[in-house]
Amino acid sequence: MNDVARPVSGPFEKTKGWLDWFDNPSRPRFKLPQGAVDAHCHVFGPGAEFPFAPERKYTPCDASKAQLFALRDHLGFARNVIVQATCHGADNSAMVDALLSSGGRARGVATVRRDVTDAELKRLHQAGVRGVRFNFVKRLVDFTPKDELLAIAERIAEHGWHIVVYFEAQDLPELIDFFAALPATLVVDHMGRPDVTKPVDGPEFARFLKFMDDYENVWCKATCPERLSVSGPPALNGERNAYRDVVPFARKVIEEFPDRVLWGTDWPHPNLKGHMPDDGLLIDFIPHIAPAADLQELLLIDNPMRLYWPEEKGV
Ligand code: 0GY
Repeated sequence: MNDVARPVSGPFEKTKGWLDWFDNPSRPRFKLPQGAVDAHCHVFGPGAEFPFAPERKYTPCDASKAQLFALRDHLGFARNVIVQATCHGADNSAMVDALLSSGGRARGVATVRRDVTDAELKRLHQAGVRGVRFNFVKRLVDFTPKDELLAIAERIAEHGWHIVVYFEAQDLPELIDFFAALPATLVVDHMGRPDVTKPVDGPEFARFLKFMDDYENVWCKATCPERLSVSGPPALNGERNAYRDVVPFARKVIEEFPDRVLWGTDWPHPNLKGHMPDDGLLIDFIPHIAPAADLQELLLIDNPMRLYWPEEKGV
């Protein structure tokens, strides 16, 4: 495990302690079904080519498209959905460059501002962007007024894009009315970040499940066990059943909404402290949350293909 914190200088002291991504991921024991999509991952920089945004709250390590595609092949994925991360602000150049280099095997989720031009939206669409991301996690972004987000939502709806939303579980109640007003499919990152020390059938997660139940246009990513887990990865004893405390949450959401869930690695795992996951081990988490082959097919192939490559036959 890489446990050396990246040296950080300048005004971005907050990033101190973020680990570099895992150098040498193990080969998963679980064989991904053919055509599986890693529906949540990022590229960072390289900073010398694609500078990070001045307003960023952390400075990541470089994580290039070549490294992402190598990981894709190592783990056995066929495709990626590359999500714009806050450290690149609304400059989507690194993500778009990765899409254009992917031979059609990557689609993207962008960040745009209200004043984005029609020509820019068209250019992003042609590159493979199919959604925008609204981030409400206070440690990651400055506040954006809701009327600005609504204006963006109205602009992108005409392209058939969806909206990825990232928020903390305790903030859902104040966001629900706003989410309900958005004229697009919504995809919630990381199951709305439940506190996994609370019961899976307790009021907090029930609120999230009810939200999904009430709004048929709401999907979610059953992702980031490494981010949500308190019990953490297994000790280095060869055991591969990691992040057990997250399993009941992910399993419940997948079983209740099998045709509205996605899964992704979240590579290169920005802002993690304490440990950096072995991405091979993350793949072995999948059969614990989606034990049946039909659930795995929906989670890893049918659902992401429907959202990101709907034009492909049989989707
Ligand atoms: C994630 C999670 C995080 C970071 C970002 O855009 C981002 O910077 O999403 C986080 O720090 O929780 O999904 O990558």
